[in-house]
Parts: sequence; structure tokens; C-alpha cells
Amino acid sequence: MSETKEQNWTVDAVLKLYELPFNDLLYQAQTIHRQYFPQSEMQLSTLLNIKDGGCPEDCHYCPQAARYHTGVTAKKLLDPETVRKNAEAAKAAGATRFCMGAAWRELKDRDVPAIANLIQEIKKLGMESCVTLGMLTDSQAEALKNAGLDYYNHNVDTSPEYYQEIITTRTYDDRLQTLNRVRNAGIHVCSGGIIGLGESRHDRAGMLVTLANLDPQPESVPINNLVPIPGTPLENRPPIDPFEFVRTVAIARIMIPKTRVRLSAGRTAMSDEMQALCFLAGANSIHYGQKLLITANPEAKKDRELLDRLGIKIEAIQETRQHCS
Ligand code: SAM
Ligand code: DTB
Ligand code: SF4
Repeated sequence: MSETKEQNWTVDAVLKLYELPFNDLLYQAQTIHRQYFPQSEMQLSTLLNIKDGGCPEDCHYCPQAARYHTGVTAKKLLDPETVRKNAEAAKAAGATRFCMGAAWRELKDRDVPAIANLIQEIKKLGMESCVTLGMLTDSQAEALKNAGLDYYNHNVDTSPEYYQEIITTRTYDDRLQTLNRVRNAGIHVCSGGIIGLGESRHDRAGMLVTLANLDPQPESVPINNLVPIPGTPLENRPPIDPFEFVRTVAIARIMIPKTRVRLSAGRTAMSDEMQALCFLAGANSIHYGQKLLITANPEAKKDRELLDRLGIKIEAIQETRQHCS
């Protein structure tokens, strides 16, 4: 279960880590990684968008924000049968966690029973369940926990200072409040961010400080590489230096040693070699399956081949999980 964090991180301390020679940083990250994760093993999470598009928020990176012309059309919440079939296929392909996303600013009380039903479908398959539905109230978090939810994904995305450059329709504190509600309801916290938004290294450090100083620390930390979406304000953002991305993964591993660091969006733009460096730096989870929410992800077969070439085993489903969520 969750354990409390070991130290209070400062941005200055994190910037010192960024300034280390690359090899020294990776050595430190890999040493810490092996203390907590002795096996070379990868956790696979498959994503499904259960409610496409039409979102009222203005997240400058997002293909599902209604105000940008990205070609994504708003759809209704998926039915339980479609969700179950997708989850069964993900399980058969080797995923242990099934994560359902909705393009919502916040969960509405009227949708809670339908979401609870979808969570129960996932739990019947013995998979870990995760949802990302926007902001929650205390009673909604409690209802999701009662339905058997294992993880709630809610990203802080960037530093507190840079946040308003990227999203103006909610505040950083709104984000932290939902994370707090998730934690209080006894649901595992999945929270991370995006690299390549145009943020500075100082902002990347600030984001990691926010995540690492959550108490307890998050159990999952997704690190997304911005997928620039035509029609969004960030469509022309230049790609991040791959070594800066790997450094960020390594520092996340050092600061939040017991978490699953997930190589999240943007892997189609990464070489096999860059992904291997991320795994060496401490990433031990990926999104698995040919689609993220809207954008493409590497083919499952290609991912399995890459893991095989690197001798990395795939985490198996522990059948007891379905009884102890
Ligand atoms: N609407 C909910 C919310 O914003 O919390 C859940 C879905 S939202 C799409 C989940 C996360 O996906 C965002 O917080 C962001 O970190 C990530 N994301 C969205 N679009 C992205 C993009 N173009 N590139 C990288 N990450 C992205
Ligand atoms: C997260 O941090 N990344 C995933 C998951 N959590 C929900 C979503 C990535 C979305 C990438 C753009 C898209 O396909 O919409
Ligand atoms: Fe809406 Fe989430 Fe996209 Fe923001 S990231 S526009 S809240 S779906």
C-alpha cells in the first residue's frame, strides 16, 4: 500500500539532478530503480476513450477540446458491452490495467452509475481498473472506490507557474484538490504531466516537485511526450531534446522511487533506442495497444518485440487482485 514520502524536494535540488552528466544521472536512477524493482519487468496499461470529444476546457494540447478544430467529434458514453470487449482483448494481449478516459471537465453525478458499471466490468476480468474523468467531488470519489476502482488518473501536467499558459479554464489548485479527494477515498493516485509544451527546465523540475511532495507519493506517474495536434494552440511546438526527456524520466524515478513511471503519450515519435534509454532511466510501464485516446500508439506486436529484444518481461495479472481492490 501507499507509503509516505521520504523527503521534501525543492526545485533547486531537482535542477542539480538535471545538471548531472547524463551517464551519472542514469546510473543513479538505475541504482534506485533496482532497489525497488529488482526484476526487469514492464507493466502494460491499455487505454480506451469512453467519451470522445466536445470538452469545454481549453487545455492547449488537447485534441478533444471543443473549441479547437481538430476533426474530433463529440460522441456519447460507450456502452458496457463495447467496453467489456475492448478490455477482454487488452487482457488477451497481455495488459494488466485497463484505463478509461472521458473528455469531461468534471464527472457529473448523473453519470456515476454508468461509470461504476464500467469499472465493475473491468474488475470481473481480474484487471486493474483506472479512470480519468476530470474533476471529482468527495462523494463521487467514494462511489468510484465502492465500485472497485483501483487508480484515478489526473495529471498536474506542468509546473504551478506555467499552468496558466496551458490551461485557463481551471486552476492548479483545482487539480490538487481532486488528487486529494482521490487519495482520501482510498483510490491509488496516478498523476504526471507532459514534456514539450514549451515549458522550461525549471518548469519540468517544478512539476516533479509537486508530484514528489504529494504525501503519500503517487503510485503511478505518467510522463507524456507532447503529441502536437493540428488545430490546437500547441500544433507547432518543436519536439523536445530526447536526452532532456530521458533525464526527466530518470529524475522522476529518483524522486518517486516506488512508483510506476509510465512512458505515456508520444511513443510513436520515439526511436526504439530512446525508449530503451527511458527504460534504463526507470520507466517501467507503458500504454499498450494501437491507440491512446485519440492519437496513435505503437502496434502491440511492435512493443512486444521491443521488450523481447531488450529482455524485459511483461508483468502478469495477479489473479488475487480481483478480490482485493
Ligand atoms: N479530461 C480528463 C482530464 O483532463 O483530466 C481526462 C482525459 S485527458 C485527455 C488526460 C491527459 O492526457 C491530460 O491530462 C494530458 O496530460 C494528456 N494529454 C492530452 N492530450 C495530449 C497530447 N496531445 N499530448 C500528450 N499528452 C496529452
Ligand atoms: C496520461 O497521462 N496519458 C494518457 C492517459 N493519461 C489518459 C492520455 C494520452 C492522450 C494523448 C492524446 C490523445 O490520444 O488524446
Ligand atoms: Fe478536456 Fe481533459 Fe482534453 Fe482538457 S485534457 S480539454 S479536460 S479532455
